[in-house]
Amino acid sequence: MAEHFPDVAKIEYEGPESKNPLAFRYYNPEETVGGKSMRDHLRFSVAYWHTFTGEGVDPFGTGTMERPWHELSDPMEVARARVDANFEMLYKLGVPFFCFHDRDVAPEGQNLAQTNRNLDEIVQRIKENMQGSDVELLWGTANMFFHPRFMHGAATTCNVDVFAYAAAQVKKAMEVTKELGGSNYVFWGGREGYETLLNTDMQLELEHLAKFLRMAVDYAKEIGFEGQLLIEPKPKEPTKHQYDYDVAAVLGFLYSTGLDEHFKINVEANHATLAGHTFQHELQLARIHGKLGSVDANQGDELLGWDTDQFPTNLYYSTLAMYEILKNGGLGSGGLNFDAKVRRPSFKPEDMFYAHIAGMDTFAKGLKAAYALLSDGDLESFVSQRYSSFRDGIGRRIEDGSIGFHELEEHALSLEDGIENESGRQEWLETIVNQYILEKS
Ligand code: XUL
Ligand code: CO
Repeated sequence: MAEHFPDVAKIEYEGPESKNPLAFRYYNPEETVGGKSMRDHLRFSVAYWHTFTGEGVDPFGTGTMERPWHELSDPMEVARARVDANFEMLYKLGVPFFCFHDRDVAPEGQNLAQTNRNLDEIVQRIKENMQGSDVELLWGTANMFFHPRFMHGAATTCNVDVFAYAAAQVKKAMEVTKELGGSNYVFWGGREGYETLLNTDMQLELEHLAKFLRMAVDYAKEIGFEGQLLIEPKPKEPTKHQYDYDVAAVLGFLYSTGLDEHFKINVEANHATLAGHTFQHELQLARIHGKLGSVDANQGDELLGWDTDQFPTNLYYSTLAMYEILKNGGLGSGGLNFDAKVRRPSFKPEDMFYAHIAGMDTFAKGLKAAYALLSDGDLESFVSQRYSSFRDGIGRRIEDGSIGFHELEEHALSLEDGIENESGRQEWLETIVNQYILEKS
């Protein structure tokens, strides 16, 4: 098979002193951290849509990317070349997983039946490529936001034909995910939201979303798909308001519809910041509910209010993210999916490798800093001490649920002016985190 990236050899770990742009400085897949290899901790994944389908289009200009398949014109030929390029890249990066939307891998045909045939053909090619490799599918999903038919939404559309089309699309995408042994299936609410409440029956749309997801749960069961179902929150973009706004909104939706036992959450860094939260906040909220399923590892730009989907290079964020992931006991069947694209001027094929290397090194460093921070327990013991007044006396009784307002009032009256607080010591704690990133990773 012809090589798509002949100028890139297999990327090796060369250590922190290396000046080779096509080498890892910190990610060493075999190195163990707490008895587990970096490969198994981090479970990296390439996002097919950004890396193989993305062309660098933005609202002001056309694509800029230089890609080996551009010499081909037939859309199915292009699709085949992208599959092969995906596997070549995964091998060269040593990335064990990939993720895709149905429409990333195969073009739409004249009608749904033809579209499904296109998908089947490409899925066979993916399967063949997987057979001779260690690569696995982290998750599959359906793209129900690109085509104009989804202008009013998919599961939350006002048009029943579109609802049916979306159901057929998810049905097929689940079948394909199962066929490829996918570990998860993701629902990101592409256009599940609204532009204006003036034309929207929000109650009906949310009921439809719950019905749709219930049908998906039933269908997964029917075909024996045992992967984890995931919902990926995002507050806005493309619609003004997305129903799966953030982890809190998704949890509320899942608990109120009784769907909670079937779903976990795929937390994306840039979606967290768009919702006005830190990445760590969203990971932690999902974690404490036992719902942290997988991660879209990227970063936004603090000065821009949209989903820039940049490769993660911020060590502070990767450390705090890995801190949550380690506290979660790892990601289970989830992974760190680089839902990230190279910047429009980074148009050369090798930029895709530099970008993934940057993300992988950033998370490797974050893993080591977070592991040391967690095992030394500096933050844990501070936090535990901070709440120690709840461990005995009246505090213990609050925890036990054996006390009410009457006795608490009695306690408060007895205090007179005797309340003493301790410092929260934020700046000192930030110094500790910096120390771990700089010295212990
Ligand atoms: C969009 C986004 C999606 C999902 C999969 O912002 O993150 O690519 O990850 O549909
Ligand atoms: Co995403």
